[in-house]
Amino acid sequence: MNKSILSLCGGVGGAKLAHGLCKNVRPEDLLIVVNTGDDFRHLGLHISPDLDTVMYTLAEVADPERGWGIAGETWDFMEALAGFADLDWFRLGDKDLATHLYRTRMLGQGQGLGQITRALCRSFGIEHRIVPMSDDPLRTRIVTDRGTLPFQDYFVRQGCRPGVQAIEFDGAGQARAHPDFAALLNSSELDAVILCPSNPFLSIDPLLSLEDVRSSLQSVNAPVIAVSPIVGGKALKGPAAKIMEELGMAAGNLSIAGYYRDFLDGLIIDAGDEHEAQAIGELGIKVKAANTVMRSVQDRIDLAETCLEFAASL
Ligand code: FO1
Repeated sequence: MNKSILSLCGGVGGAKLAHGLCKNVRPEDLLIVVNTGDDFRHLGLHISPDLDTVMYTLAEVADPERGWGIAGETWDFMEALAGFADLDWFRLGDKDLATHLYRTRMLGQGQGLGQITRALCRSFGIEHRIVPMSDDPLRTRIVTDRGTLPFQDYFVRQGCRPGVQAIEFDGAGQARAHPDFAALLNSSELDAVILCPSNPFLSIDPLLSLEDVRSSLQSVNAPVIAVSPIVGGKALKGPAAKIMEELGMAAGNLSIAGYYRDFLDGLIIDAGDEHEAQAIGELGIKVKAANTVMRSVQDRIDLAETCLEFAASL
């Protein structure tokens, strides 16, 4: 299929669909834009967790159980570090460390995150294009009942336990969309925008908070579709459903549709949630029910194919 497809994604769930898209779409016809709101400086290193999750997944080296990091990883560095101080709450595997070290070094030499990502992808043999949502810093902060926390403090150190009251994107006013992202979003060649089944608040909102992205999605001629990250009222992974309830929304596909309704043309929901289709349709959003639980690589390929066909039908 020769199409210009723009895919927006966060970490684990998004990476799986991005992998399926790569199996269906030629490298020159797909741009995968990844959330960098989770990025942070840790142990002197610049960590870009979602970029790495997408990169490792596409390179087929991601750890299948955790979803993040590299399969068959060793943890000698972390174990040695834990002997000195309580610094092992964010686990960096020995192989994964090389990625962070290289990225940090290149940033220090003045290269942009996009340029470094391209070099890393080349080393991992990835032909498809992955870009960070921005070369500029934008950091997600979570306002909780235990205070305002940097993203990884909330997510990993505190295991998403604090109650979420609001989410902030530090730097959103200054950060510009990556040039390839902005160019494709405003191109007449664009055939479809696919929002992967990522957390709308933590993974997709940072992209939408970049200048002109939301308004471009509202005015774009190409269909904009999303795959809901909610199945049976629960998130397959991560705190999406918990956050929805904490923010006063019902944890369901209708809330996802309502959240994106200002730009969304179609929503793919899980086949088991088909009873929600009518209510979503009443928002003026087309619905497709399909298997959205990606247990195997074939599931990723099938869901990607469904996305492409659904978008083409709108
Ligand atoms: N997630 C965890 O739950 N615990 C960790 O120790 C952890 C380490 C880690 C290291 C590198 C990396 O690329 C990702 C890592 N993640 C870890 C995942 C990450 O925190 C989140 O999944 C994302 O930021 C949310 O998409």
